[in-house]
Amino acid sequence: MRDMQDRIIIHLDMDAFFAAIEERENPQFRGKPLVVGADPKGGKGRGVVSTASYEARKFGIHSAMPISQAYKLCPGAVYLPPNFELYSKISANIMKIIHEFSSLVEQTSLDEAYIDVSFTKSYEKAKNLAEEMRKAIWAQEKLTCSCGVGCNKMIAKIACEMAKPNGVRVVTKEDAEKFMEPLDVEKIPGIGKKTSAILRESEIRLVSDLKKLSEHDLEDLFGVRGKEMYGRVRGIDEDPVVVGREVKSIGKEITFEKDTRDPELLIGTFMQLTKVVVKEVEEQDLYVKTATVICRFTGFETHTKSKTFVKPTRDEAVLRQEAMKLFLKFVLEKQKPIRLVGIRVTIAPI
Ligand code: TTP
Ligand code: MG
Repeated sequence: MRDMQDRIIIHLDMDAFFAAIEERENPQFRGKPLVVGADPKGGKGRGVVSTASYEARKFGIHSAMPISQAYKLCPGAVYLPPNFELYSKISANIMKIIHEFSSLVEQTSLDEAYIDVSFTKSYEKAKNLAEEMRKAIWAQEKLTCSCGVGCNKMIAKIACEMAKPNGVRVVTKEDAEKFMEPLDVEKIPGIGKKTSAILRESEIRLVSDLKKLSEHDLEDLFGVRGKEMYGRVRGIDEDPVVVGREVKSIGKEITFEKDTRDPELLIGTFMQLTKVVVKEVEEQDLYVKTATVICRFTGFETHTKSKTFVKPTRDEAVLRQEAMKLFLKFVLEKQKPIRLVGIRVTIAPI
């Protein structure tokens, strides 16, 4: 199998992004274990960890862990609520710095981007460029990040993970295939928990195990995805860096302290969430294609309802009204107490 023409890609990802910003803003917390997320309320809090500083990670705390569990692991950590407005402002500053080095930038989340630097034509020059970017981000924002340099997005991303925190790792095209072999199959984009569980049943855990399957086997097992997998297992990933793919959706959700049917609390919270999301849409100069309302009831039963706008909109009144209609349908249809409410909007392509 042949890879696309030679490319060199950098994957840049900020280190402990939300936590690092909080440390920067509050120097008195520097060096202490710090957790950004829901209020732990002395161990009784609901909700999850957004992120933990590397100091807090030593206690086993990580993103998406229930905040109550984090509190058990380290009650002495500093716990802070997220300040999304600040983080998205800093994210925009960082993306601007990156754009000064290359215009071929694909932002994939608030704190990460792929940069196509094929124009450097050498891994050494690409590495220097990555170091320059890291220096510029440090100089202007006093935040550290890590970079992976590779022949495609998959290799660059995995290399970046290995370089963390505050490092750079280069994997050349020549080394890509060997680099993949000892890794867990879940490192391959497109292989999540479900697929890896299927593979584990056949004793396939590492990329080197998966390599024993033929292209035909993989296609039989996973269809078109299997064909792609065959390449990825061999260090090949053709996914291009797509400029301007940055924002696909914006969402917010809240888990209640206690499952509730209190109409004031439910509607008040939902309106508040909608307001935050609509504000972000406006600030980022976007248009909404679909609005989805999420409701989780007692017993973790989660449902969604969506509305697609024939003509994408950013009209606050329209968005609020449509979202509220969906939400009220939920409240009226099901009599069960509600544990979590959320709203997510997908952005119309420009
Ligand atoms: P990540 O880049 O995954 O994590 P990180 O920057 O905190 O740490 P590192 O990259 O050094 O491992 O996510 C970026 C930010 O996104 C993170 O600071 C907080 C937020 N986030 C959540 O809110 N919930 C999550 O489950 C994850 C993974 C991230
Ligand atoms: Mg990060």
